[in-house]
Order: sequence, then structure tokens, then C-alpha cells
Amino acid sequence: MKKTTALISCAMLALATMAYANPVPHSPLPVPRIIFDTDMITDFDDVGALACLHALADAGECEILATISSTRGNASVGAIEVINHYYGRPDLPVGSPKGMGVMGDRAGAKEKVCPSAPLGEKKGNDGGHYKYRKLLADYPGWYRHADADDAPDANETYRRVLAAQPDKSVVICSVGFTTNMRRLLETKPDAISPLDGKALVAKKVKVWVAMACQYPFGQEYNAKWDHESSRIAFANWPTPIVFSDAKYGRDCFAGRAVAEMEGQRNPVKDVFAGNIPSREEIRKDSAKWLRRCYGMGGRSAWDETAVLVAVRGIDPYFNFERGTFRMVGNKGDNEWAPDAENGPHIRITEKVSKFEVARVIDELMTRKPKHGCK
Ligand SMILES: [Ca+2]
Repeated sequence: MKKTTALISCAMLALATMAYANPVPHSPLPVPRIIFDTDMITDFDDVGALACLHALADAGECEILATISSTRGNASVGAIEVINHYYGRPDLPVGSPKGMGVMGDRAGAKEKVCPSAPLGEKKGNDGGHYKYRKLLADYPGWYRHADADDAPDANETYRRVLAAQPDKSVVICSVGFTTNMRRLLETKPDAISPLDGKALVAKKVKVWVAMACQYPFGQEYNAKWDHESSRIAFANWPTPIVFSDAKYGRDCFAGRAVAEMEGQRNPVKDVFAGNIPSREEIRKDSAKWLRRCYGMGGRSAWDETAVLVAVRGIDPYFNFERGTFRMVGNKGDNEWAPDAENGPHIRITEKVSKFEVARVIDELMTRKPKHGCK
């Protein structure tokens, strides 16, 4: 067994058999230090995921080091900043990828969104970027970067944040495209660190928790739209990767609770209230809404499950299988190959019912910010 394989095997065992840290507030054990990487481009489980992350940080269960967009030329960074502001963390480092990856108002768009373009009307069952541009219109002064292209290069933010952390202490939680992880691996030594990207990740990162890929095979949104980055990142990442795959999260519905909250200005509530169908609509045609990934509980909670794993570990809510997720062909397909002995990846499987997992997510999403900005 090669040394690197042996090291990953030891880390796997630790990850699989215990939570990353004692979740009791004021515990002397270190809490997970999280870099959150999100697309914030069309779907909105990203908003739920970032809300859960802030609620867990409020409870002392994790520390948020940075919140980075995996898309560019749009309102993604501004939307992240609106939510950070709501939770009283307006100064968290941000970043966006430069020169490659998904851009504009939806995956496959050819042009960036001009930040000064009129918001316009929401069209029908909007699946696009409108919801994020509307956040910027509704919460002026709550963000710094209306155009993600004006944010720092994600590579610089990653390298700066990682270099300042204790070894093997950082959990990267990605709930969007894999562009930033690929770009980070390809960075060269610089004034921030004498290590190249792969060496820096190997030294500082404990685990990458990724919402990506489809079990047992298929084309999954986060993995396929920049599939060359997915191929490079998954094949070369030097730490364990834990996947919350698309199939797991699809029938775990959360968000109606926050959508129906009373009270203060709340961008998380606004996004969910504005984008999930009413109870009446679901009752009328539940099969149609299920095909569109909505249930009575809300929206499929793909991204929120990744945050639960990143902060609380696998053990409290999930079982797991060890193996390899890899990209195949050149059209964005992926496949899972089980390998209980040497697989560098873990995919989560059901342990606690998905209904119960969704209620944990709802409880986190509906918590009031501890130090929120009004
Ligand atoms: Ca996402």
C-alpha cells in the first residue's frame, strides 16, 4: 500500500467512525473550521445551507473561515454577502473563480449578468438567477460585491485562509461546481505560501465534503457543468472526500418552515417563501412537484445535508459506503465504484430517516441570528 493511500485510509477510518468535533458549545475540543463554496446561481438550497452553517456557528459548533462562490459574472457573491450580513458576519472573506467555470444567470449561459441591468419581471416558474438579483435589490447596503467579478480571486482567498490555519484543521464544504477546487490544486507557490496548491491542501485540509455526483452513475449538475474541473479535482485531491450525492438529497425536503416564519426581515425566508410552491399547489399535483424536486416540506435539501456532514460529521445522521466517485467520458458523466478497503471517497447513505434529517435542517434554518444585523 502506498504511503498516501495508507494515510487516507487512516483518515477515512477516523471520519467514518466519529463526528469531526464535540458539538457541545464551549467544548475544549476544536470545532470544525469551514470554507463554504457555493454556486448561488439558480437553485436555492444553497441559501438553506449557508443559513444552517451560520446557525451552527452561532451555536459554537463550527467556525466559518470564508464563503466563496463557484460562479462568476453574476450576483452570487452579493447574495452570499446579504446572508452573511443577516447573520452578523458581514466581513467574512469571499471570492469567485476567474477565467473559467460557470458564469452568468444559469449554467450554460454565455454572457455575464450586468449588475446595473434592470431586475425585470419574474418569469413563470423561475429557475434562474432572478432570485439572487432580487436579494440585492431588496437588501441594499447588505453586500459589497454586486458583481462577483469584482470579488477577490477565489484562489487568493483559499490560499490566504488555508495558510493561516493549523495543519489538518480545515473542512471544505462545496455545494456548487468544482471549479475552485481544481483551480486551487493548480496554484503555484506565491507570497502567501511556499507550497503549491496540492501541497497546501494536503497540509491544511482535513476533508472535502462535496454535494456532487450521482449514485450509482449519471450526470449530476454540480459535477457535470464544469466536468473537466470535476475530473481533475476528484482525481487529484489529496485528502478524503465525503459526497452527499444527488440521489441522497432529492427526497429530503426542507424549507417550508422558514418560508412560513413570521416576523423580521429575513433574506433566507424571502428566498424560500418566493420559490417553493404553496401547500395547496402541492396537494393539487404532488407528482408534478415531486418531479421538480419539491415536497410538502419544501425543496430538496441537497446542499443542507452537506453542511450537516461538514459540521457534525457522518455519524449522527448517516451511514456510509467507501469507494471512488470518478468522472467518465467527456460529457459530464460520473460513476461510483465501491471499494471498502482502499476507496479514497465516502458517500453518505440513509441512517436516520430523511424526514428527520429535514427537520434538523428546518430547525437550524429557522433559528434567529445570535448577532444578526437588523
Ligand atoms: Ca448549490
